[in-house]
Amino acid sequence: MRVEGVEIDETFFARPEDVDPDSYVIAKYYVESDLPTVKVGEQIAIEESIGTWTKVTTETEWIRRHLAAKVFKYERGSKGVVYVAFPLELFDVETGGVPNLLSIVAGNLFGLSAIRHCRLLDVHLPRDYVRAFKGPKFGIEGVRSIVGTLEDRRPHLGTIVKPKVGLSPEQTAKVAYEAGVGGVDLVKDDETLTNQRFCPFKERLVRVMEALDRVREETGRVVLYAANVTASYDGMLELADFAMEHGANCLMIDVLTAGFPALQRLAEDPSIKVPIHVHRAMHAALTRSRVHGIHMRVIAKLVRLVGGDQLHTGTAAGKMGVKGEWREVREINDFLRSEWHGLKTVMPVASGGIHPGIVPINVRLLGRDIVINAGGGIHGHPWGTRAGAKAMRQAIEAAIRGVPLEEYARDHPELRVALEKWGQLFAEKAQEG
Ligand code: CAP
Ligand code: MG
Repeated sequence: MRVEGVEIDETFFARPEDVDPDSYVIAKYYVESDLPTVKVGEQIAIEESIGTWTKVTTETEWIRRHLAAKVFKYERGSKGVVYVAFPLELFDVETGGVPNLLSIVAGNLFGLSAIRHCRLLDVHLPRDYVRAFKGPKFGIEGVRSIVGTLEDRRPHLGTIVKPKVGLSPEQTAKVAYEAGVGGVDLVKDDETLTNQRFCPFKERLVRVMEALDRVREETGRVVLYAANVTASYDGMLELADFAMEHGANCLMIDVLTAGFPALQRLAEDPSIKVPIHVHRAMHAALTRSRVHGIHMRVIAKLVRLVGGDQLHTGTAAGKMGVKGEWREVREINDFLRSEWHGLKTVMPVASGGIHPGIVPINVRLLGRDIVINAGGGIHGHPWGTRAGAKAMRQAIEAAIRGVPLEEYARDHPELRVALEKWGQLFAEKAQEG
C-alpha cells in the first residue's frame, strides 16, 4: 500500500481505531530521517517485531497475524512524532521483564542506518502488562509512615554526604549524625560510593545506623539511611543481606548502571523490608538530547514497575539539566504520585545543586510530595552540617507557609547565613529555556 508517497507493507500498518490500548504496548518516538515518518515507523515495526532487512522464507501466517508491530499514527514529513503498536503477545511478561521490553521498544532501532535520530518519548503499557509487576513495596505513604510525616505531608529533606567519596566510616557517621540532628529525614551515600577501601560498606553501615539511632534517642525522629548497594549482582546481594541483618532502614541503587533487574531483585526480596532509593546516574547519556535517546518519563515508569520507592527526577532550579525543563520534571513527578493500575506511588527526589535560596521555587514548581536533597547546600554552610540542615528545613518551612525567604531569615540565622552565601544561585534554570 502507498502512504505519504511511499510503499508501506500493510502487515506493519494499522488505523488508529484498530489499535486497542489493552492489547498493545504503544511506543511514541520522535524521529528524523530522509524518509517520511510513517516509513520510519514501519521500519521500526519491522525490525523490532518479526522482520529483518529482507523477506524470509521461514515466516508464517500465524507469526504475521499475531506478532507484527504496526505504525498507526504519525506526523507528516520526515521529522516528527510516530507511534508504533507492539502486540502484547510479543513480550515475555512472565520472565522477561524490563530487559525484554527495552530490547524491543528501545533496541536495535536506534542504530538503523535509515534513521538519523530517534528518541523514545513515551511508552504506554497495558494494564495486564503493568499488573505482572509488583511495583514499590512502600511508595510515598509507606516512606512517610516510617518518617512520621503522614499528617503534615511536608517535603522531606535529604542529604548526600559530601565529599562524595573519601570520608572514613567514622567520619561519614559523624556527618550523618550532624545532619540528622539538624533536621534531615534522609542521609544517602553518593552514587559513586559503594564499598571502596577507604570506606568499606559494612563498617559504614553499622556506624551510620548507630549514629542515626542516637539521633532518634535525642530527637525522637527517624532518619533513613540510603546505603548504596550498587555493585555486581552477587556483590549487591551480599551488601544488601548484610545491611538487612545489621538494621538498615533504606537501601540505594544506581538503577541504570546496575540494571533494572537488580532493582527488581531487591524490591521483590521478602527479606528486604525497607524502602529503596533510586539514583539515576548515567541517565543523561539517554535523556539529554532532544532528538535522540530515551526520555526520563520512560525510565521513571520502568523504575515504578520494578519497585523503586524514591527516584531522582530532576530539579526546577539546580546545577543539573537545562533551563525550563521543570514542566517535564513536574509531569514525571505527577505520574509517580498518581494511580497506575494499583501499583504504589514513588516519591520523587529533587537533587543537584539545591541550597536554601532555591528551595521555594523547587517546592512550588515540583510539588510538596517530594524529597528535597542537598549535598553541597548543607555541608557547604559556613557554620557546618548541622546549621546547613537547619537552614534547609527553615527554607522548607518558609516555602510551605508562603513566607518570603528574606523575611523568614530575619529570625532564622542559619537561613540568613546560607542566603548570604548562595543567594539565588541556579535559580535561572527555572525560567523558560
Ligand atoms: C547532588 C548529587 C546527585 C545529583 C544527581 C551530586 O549533590 O549527589 O548525584 O543530584 O543528579 O553528586 O551531584 P549536590 P540528578 O546537592 O551537592 O549537588 O538528581 O538530577 O540525577
Ligand atoms: Mg551524587
